[in-house]
Amino acid sequence: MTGPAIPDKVLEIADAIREMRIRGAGRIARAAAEALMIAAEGYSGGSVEEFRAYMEEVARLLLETRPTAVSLPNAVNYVMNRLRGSRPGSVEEAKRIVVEAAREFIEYSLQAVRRIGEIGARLVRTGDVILTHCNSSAVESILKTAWRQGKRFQVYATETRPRFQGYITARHLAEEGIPVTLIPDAAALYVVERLATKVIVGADTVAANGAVINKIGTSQIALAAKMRGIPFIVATETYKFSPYTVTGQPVEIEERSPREVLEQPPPGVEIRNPAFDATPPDYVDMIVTERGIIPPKSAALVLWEMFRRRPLDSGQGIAMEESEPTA
Ligand code: RI2
Repeated sequence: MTGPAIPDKVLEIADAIREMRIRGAGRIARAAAEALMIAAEGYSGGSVEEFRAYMEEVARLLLETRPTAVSLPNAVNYVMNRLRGSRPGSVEEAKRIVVEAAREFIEYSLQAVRRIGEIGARLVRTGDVILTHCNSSAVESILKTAWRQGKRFQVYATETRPRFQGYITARHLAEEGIPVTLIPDAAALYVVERLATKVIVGADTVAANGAVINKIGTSQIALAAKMRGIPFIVATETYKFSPYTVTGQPVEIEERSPREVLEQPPPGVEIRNPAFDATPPDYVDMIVTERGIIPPKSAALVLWEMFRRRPLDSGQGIAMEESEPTA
């Protein structure tokens, strides 16, 4: 690199996303926006063009951390497109543009999670037994809001091997006073067949056809819910809808290190660690977003409304000409 060095704090955030110390599609998006803000604030000297090149490099660094959750490129593009589409007269003005866009995104994102809580809580009834998988802030928001409204229900949380994010869910719900039972992932069908009245999970990406990409194991729970005939509900902010899938670009499923599964596999044993799977839209009853509840087949309409897309020859595939969020 020829320009100024990327600040340590930004490198730390990128590293934390890669290593999953910062995780959860929404948090990753907010952390990326924050990293862009920190990078802009820490920049000194150079011309506006040099600043642009430097910010593009920071954007690339963040985009390369994890491949699946589209909230990451959507957040990065939300901020960067503001810079790309503006003609600032000075570096200071260019920095301000980045900082304002990043703040806007973070604020929108936090509000969206709260709003999903309010909307999704209407689907929760006293007496419900709700199964969830992995750890989703959007799902937690629904459950905590419903609980605070006085609804009384219980939750089953899967452990979510290999990173055990289900423990985070269980701890957070227990702190709120919500009765929560942790189960091994393999017990999900048992719980759906005998106990659960609904399933609520988060999302990392929603494709244009309404398929939901979420933590590995989600699709088998959806299959179980379909077999049993109980609602399978997805809670997600709209910036997890993927504009790339409109043009048929497949969602890349992250394959993480086998060492997360087993530190020392027996000789001759191969280990694979796909982190996500895709649940077909036919298995999804509804998607709770901050803009309301939609059937999965309406995902394309949400994308159409959100992104006025235009293929840009930016070397990054399709970029958004203008991306929401608008509150
Ligand atoms: P929120 C997580 O991915 C889980 O798959 C979770 O369902 C999804 O992000 C959405 O989480 P990971 O980062 O944005 O743990 O709702 O691999 O918090």
